[in-house]
Amino acid sequence: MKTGIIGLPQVGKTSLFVMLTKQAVGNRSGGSREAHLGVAKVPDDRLDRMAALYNPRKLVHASVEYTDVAALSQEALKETAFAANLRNVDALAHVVRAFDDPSIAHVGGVDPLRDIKNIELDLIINDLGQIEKRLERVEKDLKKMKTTELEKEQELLKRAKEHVEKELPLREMEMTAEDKKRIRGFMFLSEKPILYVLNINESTTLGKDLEEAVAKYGLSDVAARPNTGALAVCAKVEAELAEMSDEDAAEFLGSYGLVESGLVRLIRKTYELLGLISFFTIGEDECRAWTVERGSKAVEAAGAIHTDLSKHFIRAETIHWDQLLDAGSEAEARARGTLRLEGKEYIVKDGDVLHIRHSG
Ligand SMILES: Nc1nc2c(ncn2[C@@H]2O[C@H](COP(=O)(O)OP(=O)(O)OP(=O)(O)O)[C@@H](O)[C@H]2O)c(=O)[nH]1
Ligand SMILES: [Mg+2]
Repeated sequence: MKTGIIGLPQVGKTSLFVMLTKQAVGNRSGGSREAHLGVAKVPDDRLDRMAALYNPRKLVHASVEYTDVAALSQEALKETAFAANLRNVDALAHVVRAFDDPSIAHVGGVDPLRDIKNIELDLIINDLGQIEKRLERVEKDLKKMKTTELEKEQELLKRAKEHVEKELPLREMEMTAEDKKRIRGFMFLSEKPILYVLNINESTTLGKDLEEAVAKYGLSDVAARPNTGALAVCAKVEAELAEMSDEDAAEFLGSYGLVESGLVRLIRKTYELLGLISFFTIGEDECRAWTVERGSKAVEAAGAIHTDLSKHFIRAETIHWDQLLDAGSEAEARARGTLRLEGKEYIVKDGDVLHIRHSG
């Protein structure tokens, strides 16, 4: 899974990238638009607690890739490399300035809704251009040879055009599952699920401020739209956290009245937005978290581990993570009946521990 970090100039995009990936970045020299690429470990307390029980040789968290691009604008989007970096992501994280700092320039005063509308419009205008290009090509191809697929594509593109001409993003267009697949192939920017990340001021009441920020800046309605989410972070505090040991970080968070870091909340929101869940494979060799779409069947989860496992799937020994911790061992869980056998069609739940029995 890959997320693109976008936003206006100097809003904290790179600060957020550093907090997520804990990766040092140099300055982009001379207006270079080269993207920073990095991987964030998905923090998961459930996995950590099971690992403490099993003491595995290897502990593997799920991971999310992030790309930090230069500030977004109509001009930037005209550059092929810049646009390409954004087209191939699964979701967008739009960093929105909500901190006041007179020393850091911004287009006018702090106004998250205005900034959101402006960036949204940039995405929509870019998509309109792409849609028109595609439509022209499809029309040409249709003159050469009529196929049902091309006709369906044309119909979808026409509908998409009408939609964006109303200045609405494609992520809010109603589509059949089939059309959704089709439109994904075009990699339109306003079609991608989006998470608005309000970057707010540091304060002594940060816990409360973070919780209230979405409503305070009038983002509640925006956040409730299809394929959209919003949350607040304080990049400044997170940057400090990123450099601390886990213990120090917990104490530091506590001093602000916080339980979780922005990193944990942001990744969780991204999972929610994309409809993703985690399941685990647990053993003395390796304890590992895997990511699948909500609603996946056991056989599909097996396929996420290895295609052979889905091909030769027999049964999945299944237990929810907290039941396993509670029992203290698989043997005890089996005796209690909390460890059970599920078939191919079983719908995997967030936090399930699976052991795939296979014939391969
Ligand atoms: N006061 C304050 N300053 C911040 C905060 N977050 C980022 N900054 C500062 O804002 C400036 C820009 O931060 P970056 O993370 O580089 O922003 P950016 O969006 O990547 O900027 P560009 O890539 O140049 O568009 C830096 O000087 C940061 O220290 C914040 O929460 N509060
Ligand atoms: Mg930057």
